[in-house]
Amino acid sequence: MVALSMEVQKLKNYVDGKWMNVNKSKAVINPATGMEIVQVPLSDSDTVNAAVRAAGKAQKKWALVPAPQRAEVLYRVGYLMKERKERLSQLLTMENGKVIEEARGEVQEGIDMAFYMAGEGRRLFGQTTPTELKDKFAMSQRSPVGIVGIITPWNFPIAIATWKSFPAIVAGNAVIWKPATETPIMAFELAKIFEEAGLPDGVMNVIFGSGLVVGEAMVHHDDIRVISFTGSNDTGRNIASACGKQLKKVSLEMGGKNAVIVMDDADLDLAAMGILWSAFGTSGQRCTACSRVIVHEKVKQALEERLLAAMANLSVGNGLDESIKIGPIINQAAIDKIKKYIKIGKEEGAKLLAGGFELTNEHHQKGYYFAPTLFTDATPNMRIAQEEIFGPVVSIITVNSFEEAIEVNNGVTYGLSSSIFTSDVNRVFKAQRDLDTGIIYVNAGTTGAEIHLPFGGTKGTGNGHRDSGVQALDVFTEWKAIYVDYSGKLQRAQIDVES
Ligand code: UN1
Repeated sequence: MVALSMEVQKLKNYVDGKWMNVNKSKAVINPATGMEIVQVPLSDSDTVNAAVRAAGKAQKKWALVPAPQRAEVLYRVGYLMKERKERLSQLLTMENGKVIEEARGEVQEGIDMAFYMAGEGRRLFGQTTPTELKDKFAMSQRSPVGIVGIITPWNFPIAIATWKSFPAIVAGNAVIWKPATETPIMAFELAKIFEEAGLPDGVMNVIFGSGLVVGEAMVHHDDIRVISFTGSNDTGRNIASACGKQLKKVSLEMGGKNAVIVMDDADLDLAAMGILWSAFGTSGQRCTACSRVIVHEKVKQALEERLLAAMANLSVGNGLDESIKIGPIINQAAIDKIKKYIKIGKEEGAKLLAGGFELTNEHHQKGYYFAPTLFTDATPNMRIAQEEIFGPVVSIITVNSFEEAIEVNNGVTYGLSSSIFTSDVNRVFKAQRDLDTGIIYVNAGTTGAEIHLPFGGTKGTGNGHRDSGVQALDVFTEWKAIYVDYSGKLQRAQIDVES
């Protein structure tokens, strides 16, 4: 296990290639034990201003470094992450609570993103296009936007940061990054890796602090031309309206109410496993977590039996213990929110089949734990079937047809991920056309996106942009259209065209 020094370490900001102390700080708690693990700085807006000045200077030079050389730094970042995978994973489990196997998976997602985006350094494809006129050449190419701000959540503290920062860096931008204060260790470790990998000073700046101070300052700074945010719906909407007024580009990813559809021709054992993994993995604290099961009435009972049997084997506890399947919830406020929805679900008339309570016995020490919870007989418009709970709570809704299943799936304000279990190939193709989410799985649960595909959703999940995949470059670049006239004479577009 990674040894954290006995004395609680105070993390530092990383600005312009220097490690900077801040006067104010607060405790970061390991959600599995309730114990303080580090102190996270609470920075002010002056730090943001200083970082933006440094980033501005650094970006001008960075943009002139040929992209394959920019990519070299990302390759080194990837190899350093790989070397430190176990250390990073254990620290991730300590600060976030996710079980060690999932922590290793998340770090791997970051490593994959490093190598994938490093490869983009030799692509960053533009286009050539015919022109209307003779002896003229037209092309479009990506250019960096300048300084970009990224604001990342606690539930995937390293993977989501890589989805945003690596494409920004390879495209020639400088980054100001505000990680969540609940999980600052991954950001601190990644900043050290950037430094060791030889990223020039000022290209990546990590500022710890609250959304209301550091986040606000970033969103309102004139020189930060893009904000890429993953987090809560309310915060995302506030950021969007502030950015809208400033004509600042903003990319938002704000959660989901993801469903697994189980049709009457599905492999029910497989479906139960898929539901279990996507609903209770990461204790349900994923944007992509399954929180609704839409089941055909003919197989409802058989599915419930399988789910209950499998749920009985889920061990809940400290995720550093390899035998534990479900880790803690991030903090007491999150537990309270989950408890509120259990009460709402009962009042709405859904039937509680399993769980529904906080786990507080001695074995669970002072951490924050909640029992995996299954409601059934939920109806599509209940609040537990509409609102994001962000915990290990799933509600079963019964339908009578494929068409009804699609309608129920689409009948929420979110649109991130959906899944269907069926053995009918026609239903597979209809489902991929008709499900209205940004991510669709067939015969697999709602989680498990890979980094080289676009990640994001429709409707209330976001605002049309995508993280990861080559599409992420659209957030961090501007398109330039370039016309080269080699005719040696004035050729007027639309006018001097031979008919
Ligand atoms: C998130 O919950 O915001 O697809 C990210 C998945 C992971 C990423 C989740 N690869 O579940």
